[in-house]
Amino acid sequence: MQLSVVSLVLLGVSLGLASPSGLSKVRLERGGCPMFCLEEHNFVKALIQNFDHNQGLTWIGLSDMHKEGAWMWSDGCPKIFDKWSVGQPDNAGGKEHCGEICFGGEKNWNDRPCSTTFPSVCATRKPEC
Ligand SMILES: [Ca+2]
Repeated sequence: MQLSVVSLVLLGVSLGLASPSGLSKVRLERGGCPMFCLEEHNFVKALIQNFDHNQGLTWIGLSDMHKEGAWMWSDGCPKIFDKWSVGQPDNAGGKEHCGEICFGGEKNWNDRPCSTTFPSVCATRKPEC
């Protein structure tokens, strides 16, 4: 079975990112850390759907591998907003330390072992002008 890996890069999430409609921007920060919010969650889901109509499970750069339950983004910022699926995160088997999106019927978040291979969505900071 061939695994397809799609790498999506979101530019400028922390400094202003146009939504798919191009009508609004996400400009939420706390102490230099971007705050993932519902608008951004919905944007990421729409972005994934553009590349994968089945909206397959996708890593979102969220982990609690350093301290159970202390979820942090891959840039070291703490998780403020979350959109866990019902009953998640459940740390099933004590081995689920990475966060994915598009889980379950609502396509929200789930924790899963980090060793699983999925496409991923990454954010990068937009250089200041
Ligand atoms: Ca889980």
